[in-house]
Amino acid sequence: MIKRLAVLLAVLALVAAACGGTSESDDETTTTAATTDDTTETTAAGGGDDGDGGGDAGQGSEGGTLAAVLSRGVLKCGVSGALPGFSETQPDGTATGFDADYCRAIAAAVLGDANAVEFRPLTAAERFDVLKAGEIDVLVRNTTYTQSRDASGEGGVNVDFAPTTYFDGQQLMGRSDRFSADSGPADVDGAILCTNAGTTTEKNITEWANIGGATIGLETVEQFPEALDKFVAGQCDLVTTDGSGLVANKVTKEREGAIQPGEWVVFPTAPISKEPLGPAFRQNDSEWGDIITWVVYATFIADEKGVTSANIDEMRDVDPEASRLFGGEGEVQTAMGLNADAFYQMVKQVGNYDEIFTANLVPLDIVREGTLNAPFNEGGMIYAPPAR
Ligand SMILES: N[C@@H](CCC(=O)N[C@@H](CS)C(=O)NCC(=O)O)C(=O)O
Repeated sequence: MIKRLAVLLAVLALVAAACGGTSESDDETTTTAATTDDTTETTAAGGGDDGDGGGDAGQGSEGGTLAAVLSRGVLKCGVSGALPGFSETQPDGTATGFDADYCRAIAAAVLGDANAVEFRPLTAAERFDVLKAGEIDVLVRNTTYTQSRDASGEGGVNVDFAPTTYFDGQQLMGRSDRFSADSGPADVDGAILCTNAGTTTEKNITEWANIGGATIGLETVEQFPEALDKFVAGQCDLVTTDGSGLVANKVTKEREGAIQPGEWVVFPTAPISKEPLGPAFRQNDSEWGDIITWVVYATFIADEKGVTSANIDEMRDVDPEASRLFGGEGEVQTAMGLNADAFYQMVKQVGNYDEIFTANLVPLDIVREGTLNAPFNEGGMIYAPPAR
């Protein structure tokens, strides 16, 4: 117990130093499972549970988010803003990327206008507090669905999740003159690793190193780009986060000419964790949760049927399920508080799952084929229940 406490203090000291911007304290520290993620997430528990759904609906209260969004006419969507391919803030404040397009899909379904989105860039550490305080309507920020984030009791983060939109897994990235695709804990022993705070990443790497018998120094910063800067500057030997984020950053740097192709390597080939990423919303708001859930499913079903933004006018009645989903006879959208044509607008204005994936991730060499993000009938996990 005393040893655990001592190690915890050492880790916290290192984290504090890292957040303060100094890298002088890069002395080796044996990591433990205790990280800032716990602290950040649990202190906020109950932050959004102060209302009864009346009054300023959706502003820090449980329930009523749909009414709040409809009366405001704009969806407030929390994103990263600093992650190529998923959400990158543009000079005009808008965001591009896979997650940003899911914000647009929700706005198109709920408000009939994919552009009616106010993007709110958030760090990993602050994202759940901001959601629970009612400052955003939904969080679409490469966020991993975990049991503790779902849990509503003591120690739980107390949010709810929509279906996974991207099945990811954590990896590490280093220079290829020192590491390879087959590198494992033994190769990482003694290395300094950098990542951003308030993430599953910190916990996974600690466990992986402990199990593999490696001693690592873990340095956490506020945003992942800072970790990458430190890696470039040689202040960390490795960076670690969701594999998609590593590949996206590596390919972006290669395209910019900042590094040579193959100069950095992502490993190990089999990720060290499961990172199912998807939208999160406030607990106890079933009406809103159902909408976010079915926005995701509708992008899957449109993909399954080959209904795209380009062909939806010809394909909307391709079969009875498509007819229902896009607003025809037997539709269920009005029973969810939406317009009958909500998902027609969504696909027409934003696209189906494959279009969103292809537009944002394929350019960064992230593909669906052979991965969990392939359709269920091609060996993947992208599957929706029936629309009826
Ligand atoms: N999926 C993990 C990690 C999320 C995360 O913060 N990922 C990094 C790297 S992919 C990121 O979003 N970086 C952009 C930023 O820091 O704004 C979680 O939910 O805790």
